[in-house]
Amino acid sequence: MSRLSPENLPAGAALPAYDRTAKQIGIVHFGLGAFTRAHQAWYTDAAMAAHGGDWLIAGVSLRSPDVAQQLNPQGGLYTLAETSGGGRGLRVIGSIADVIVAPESPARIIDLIAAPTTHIVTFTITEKGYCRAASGALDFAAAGEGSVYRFLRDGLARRQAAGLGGLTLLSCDNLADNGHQLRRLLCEYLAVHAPALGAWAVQHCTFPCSMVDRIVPATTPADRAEVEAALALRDEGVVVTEPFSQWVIEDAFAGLRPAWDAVGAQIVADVAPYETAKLRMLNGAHSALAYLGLESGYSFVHEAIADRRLRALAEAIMRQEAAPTIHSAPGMDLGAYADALIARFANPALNHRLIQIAMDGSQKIPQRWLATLADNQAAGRECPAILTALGAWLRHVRGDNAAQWGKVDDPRAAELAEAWAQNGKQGIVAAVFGNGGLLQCGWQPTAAVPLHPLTEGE
Ligand code: CS2
Repeated sequence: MSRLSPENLPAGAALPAYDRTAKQIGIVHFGLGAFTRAHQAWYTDAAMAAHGGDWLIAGVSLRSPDVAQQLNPQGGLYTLAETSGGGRGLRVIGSIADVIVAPESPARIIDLIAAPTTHIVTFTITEKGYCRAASGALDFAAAGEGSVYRFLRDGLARRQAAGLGGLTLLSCDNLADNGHQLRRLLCEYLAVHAPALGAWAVQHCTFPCSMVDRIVPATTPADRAEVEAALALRDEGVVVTEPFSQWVIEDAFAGLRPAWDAVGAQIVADVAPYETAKLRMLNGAHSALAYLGLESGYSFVHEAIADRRLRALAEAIMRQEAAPTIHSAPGMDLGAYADALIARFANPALNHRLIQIAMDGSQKIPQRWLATLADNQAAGRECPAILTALGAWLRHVRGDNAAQWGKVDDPRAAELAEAWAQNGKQGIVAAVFGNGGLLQCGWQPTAAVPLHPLTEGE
C-alpha cells in the first residue's frame, strides 16, 4: 500500500485548501503529540485555508523520534479522523511543515526560534514538561539541557542579540494559569542560566494563558487500518478525535498571529473562568473515572460513565464540588457544561482508554482535585466524591492495578511507592499532601475530612 504524501493525496478525505509549498514556518511547537495534531494544527490549517498567512508549524519532539518517523516521510501530512456514533469524517491536515527530534538537531530548533519569520512558540509538553518541584518552583535538576527552557534561552538570546522582536510563548497544557506559570518558571531558569536575558524576555515576549479542549485517544493499529481501508493509502500519522473542540486564548500576543479566532478559537481578556471550569470539571471527572473505572475492571471512558455509581460520582465532582468553586464568565452555564461533558464522555466510538488518563497523576491531580478541595475547605464544605477518587488514586499508585495494567506510569512513582511503604494507610495522605509533602496545594487533610476510602479493601 503506498503512503500518504504531498505527491500522493487521497480522494476520500478533505485536503488542505492552500498552497503549502508557498508558505513559511511561523510557529515552533514543542511536544507534537496526538493532541496538538487534533487541536492547534487543525485550527491553524483552517485559519490558513480561510485567511492565508505564513503559519506552518515546525514541530519539536523533545525525546522520542516516533512522531518524526510517522510524519516526515509524509511531508508532515496526516489524517484527522473525527469520530462519533454517526461515523468518521476524514481530513488531511497540512499545517505541519516537519518534525524535529530535539536530541538529533538541537541547533535547528534554536535557529527556528531565532528566525525573524517565527512569531509564536507553542507548548503541549504535558504537566511534567514544566519541571516543577512540589513547591511549584522550578526543579533545576529536571530542567536540564533537554528541557524547553534551554531551547528558549538559546533562541531568545539570539533574537535579543540580533535586535529582533520578542515572541508569543503560548502554553497549551492543562495547568492552572498556564501562561503565567510558564513566564515565572522561565524567569527562574534565566535568572540562573542567562541573567542578562530575563528582563528582555519579560519585556519583549508575552505569555498568554489558554484553555485547550479536545478529547484525543492514543491512535491504535486498528484506527490506522480503518483509515487505510477508507483512503486506499497508508498513513502512519493518523489521529482520532471527537467532533467537539474548544480553544480559549488570552488576548496577549507579542506580534502577528493566525486568524484562529475566525475559525472558532475564542480570544478573550481573561481565560481563568474557562480554564478553571475545564480543569476542575472535565479533567477532574476524567481522572476520577480513570482510577475508579480501572479498579472496577473497565478499559474505556464510555464504559465507566455508563456505570451508574461512577456516573453519579463524576456528576457529584462536577456539579456539587467543582462548580461552586468556579467564578463563571458571563454567559457560562456550568450545569449545561456538565451535561455536555457527560455526553462527550459517553461517545461510544472514541475508545478513550482510562489507563491513558491515569498516567502522571501526581502532575495532574493538584489542578484537577486539590484546588477544588482547598477552595471548598476554605468555604467549610466537604468533598466526599473527590475524596473517594483520591482513595482510588492512592490505591493505584500503591500498585493495586499493576497486575492488569502494568507498572504505575508517573514521574514520581518511586517516591509515591516509598511513601506507601513508609507510612501505609492514612499516613500516605500527610506524606503526599501535607506541607513539605510530594504535592502541595493549600488543602489540609485534617481529621475533619473523612478518608474512609483508604481503608476499603485493605
Ligand atoms: C485527559 C485529557 O489524559 C488526560 O488526563 O483528562 O487529556 C483530556 O482528554 C483533555 O484535556 C480534553 O481536552
